[in-house]
Amino acid sequence: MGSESETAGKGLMMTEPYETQITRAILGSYHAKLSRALVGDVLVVGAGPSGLMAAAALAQMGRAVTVLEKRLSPGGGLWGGAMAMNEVVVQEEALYALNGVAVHPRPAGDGLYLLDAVGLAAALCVKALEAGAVILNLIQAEDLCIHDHEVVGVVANRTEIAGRLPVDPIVFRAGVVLDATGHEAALVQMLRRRGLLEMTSSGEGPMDAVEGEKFVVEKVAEVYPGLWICGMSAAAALGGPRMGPIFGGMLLSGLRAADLIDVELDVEASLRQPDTLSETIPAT
Ligand code: 48H
Repeated sequence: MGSESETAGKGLMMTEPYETQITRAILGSYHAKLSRALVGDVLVVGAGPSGLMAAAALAQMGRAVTVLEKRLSPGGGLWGGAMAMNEVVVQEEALYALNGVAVHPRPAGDGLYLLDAVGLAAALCVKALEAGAVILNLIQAEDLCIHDHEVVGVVANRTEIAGRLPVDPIVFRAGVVLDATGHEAALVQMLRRRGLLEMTSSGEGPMDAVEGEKFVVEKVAEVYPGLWICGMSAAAALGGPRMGPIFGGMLLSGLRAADLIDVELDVEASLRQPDTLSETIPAT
């Protein structure tokens, strides 16, 4: 394949080496993506099933969504299935969450369905990307940006740098930040460590699959102005039971977070609207 692009060097028009063209294409595209991701409506931290589901739904609603994932592979706890047997279970009541997600649930009896864990992780990534979310992997949230007692963004660094090398981070800003970091509840812990959030729970409870699945859906909440929790992060932050390798609750938790956050963003936008009535009617 011949090189098309040319650059001026030492007064001559030179053909740019093929390898340089490849690198330049990536640089331009990645930095445009990073720039787009820097400020948005919703910043989802953690690309597990709950975070990806929330990101896909919010992006479909027209919100500008960025997902930060500290690992190389988005998908969180999905890849390993159960004890590294890469199959997961979703209950019938949650199947609607998979509409438009390229997976093929197989009945396993008693209202349970089986899915290939790798297939589900990959399909959720595709769903979020196709809806318009930006997913940035290998970026770790290491702190929160808080102005006037409200979370307005996340302080982040390259995973291999965060906490290891003396390199300053960058900040991603958003109207809402969603802690979808799973068992770690990483953003909630950042607030707790500073004494900014008081919670009586001492972490997630022992396994109860039925109650755990209900808990992560019901307890989606804004736990501090600007900071929401969903998925296993809600169980870890608020002391809910764990549930093992059943994933319907994670999908529904992400969907519920998306619905509630969408409403919240509408409310915030309406509060920012100028009062048109008082502007058009002259004061007497
Ligand atoms: C960027 C981060 C950071 C950080 C963590 O663990 P996840 O899959 O989370 P959920 O809640 O979507 O799903 C939970 C499910 O996978 C699970 O663990 C279940 C059902 N357990 C039941 C049981 O009994 O054990 O994904 C969280 C993601 C991961 O990919 C992390 O790498 C990522 O968040 N993450 N990303 N910055 N500081 N901390």
